[in-house]
Amino acid sequence: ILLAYSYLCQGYTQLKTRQKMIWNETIECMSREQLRDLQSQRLRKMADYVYHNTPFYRKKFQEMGLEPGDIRDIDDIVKLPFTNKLDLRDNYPFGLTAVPMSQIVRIHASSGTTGKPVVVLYTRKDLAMWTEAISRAFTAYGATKNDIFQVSYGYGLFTGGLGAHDGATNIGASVIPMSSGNTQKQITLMHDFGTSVLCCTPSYAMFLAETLKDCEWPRDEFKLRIGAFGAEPWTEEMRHKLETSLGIKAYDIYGLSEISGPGVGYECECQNGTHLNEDYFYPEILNPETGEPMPEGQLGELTFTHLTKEGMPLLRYRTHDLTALHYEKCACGRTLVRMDRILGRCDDMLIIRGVNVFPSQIESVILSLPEYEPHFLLTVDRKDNTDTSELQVEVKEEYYTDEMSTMVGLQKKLEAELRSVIGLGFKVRLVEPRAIERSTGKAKRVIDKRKL
Ligand code: DLL
Repeated sequence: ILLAYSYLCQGYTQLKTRQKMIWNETIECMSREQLRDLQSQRLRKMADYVYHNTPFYRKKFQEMGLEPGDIRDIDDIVKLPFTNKLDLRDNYPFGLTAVPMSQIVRIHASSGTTGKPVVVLYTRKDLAMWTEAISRAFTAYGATKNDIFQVSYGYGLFTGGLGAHDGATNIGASVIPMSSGNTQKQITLMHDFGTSVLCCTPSYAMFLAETLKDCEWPRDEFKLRIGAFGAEPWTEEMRHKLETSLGIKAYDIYGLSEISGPGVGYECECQNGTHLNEDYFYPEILNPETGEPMPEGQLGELTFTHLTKEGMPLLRYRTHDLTALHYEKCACGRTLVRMDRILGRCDDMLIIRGVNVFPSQIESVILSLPEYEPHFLLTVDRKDNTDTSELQVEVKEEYYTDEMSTMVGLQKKLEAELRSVIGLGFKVRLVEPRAIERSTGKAKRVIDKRKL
């Protein structure tokens, strides 16, 4: 009898611990059938909503001969039109809004190829939904109101800082709104304030880990125990390195501005895939070439449909992120689909130290200045787990000289312009005219040596 009682107690304790690590058990552990019903009901409503509130979608529906009533359940999603970054740019800045601007309470943006940013709009309800999504993530990592979060994602137009901030506040934790950079101060406050959860990109976490190793305080004076790392691709090897060097558990957090920001997906304690918040964002995996749905478990392009968004809903938004989905229930108890690590992107966007960079942005900066030829070669690498970039740029004949100080001046000028427009420090190496190999077909402008 005693043995049975002790087993019961053990089971009860395990259940309670598990429940503590699930923010919204009703949704996160809902049966797949119930979830499907919820998704179907929300998709029907969404088709009707966008048709009646966004001229962009009404036009698309009409062109396809589609009526909102044709969407009866979630399987009908394949009838809906795709959207992509270009649609957002073409409708810059507020053309895709489904509500009057008086209902928009937040505007975020991410950089893009044309120089015009991609704009994302949120109503109060959208912010609440996003905050709920991130609260689920942080709770899954085992964070509670007793934690102190250091949010070292950039605050501003980028969704990382404010997104993590709101999620941490919502679970009742204390938040240090650090933003990125200022590395020595990051370490000092981490020590003095007793930071227990660190939110930043994995590459910045690595930089912090190195700085921490050389700092004046021993590791046992730090309370750090959890890392919420994302915004750029990272590997299992990197996770291992971060976990051992920082002495923490490192969890993945996935998201993109267009869909809300961080918290579209998150890992649980099983670290066996990234759970997607499917009740808000319906995921599909498509063949990137044909747009046809791929069988479960196969690699393809991740595509999302907003099921509840009010401000700027997107239907079948092509993320260009390559991954696969798995639907069997997770050992943590969650039924939400699990996504593999993002393998990469099917377009040419690079992510360097967490910043999105398009080669055409570099070209546009180079061409805006008179001294350089439009010929460049970007080499991206990863040294000591931090991204490095060297940009070779040709100088025009009339500006090219053997005089060192003039050339250094030119180099600094271009570096400053790149930093101001793209928001990233490139190491520029100026080369003489015609030094960069010409191509007769597509020019190869990027050599990415990182092993991601
Ligand atoms: O990076 C949102 C975010 C902030 C996510 C903080 C996680 C943490 P964007 O700047 O719009 O938004 O970039 C989105 O970054 O399409 C992926 O290619 C990549 N990405 C984001 N999270 C991950 C991740 C934010 N965990 C783009 N793993 C996405 C791999 C990621 N890639």
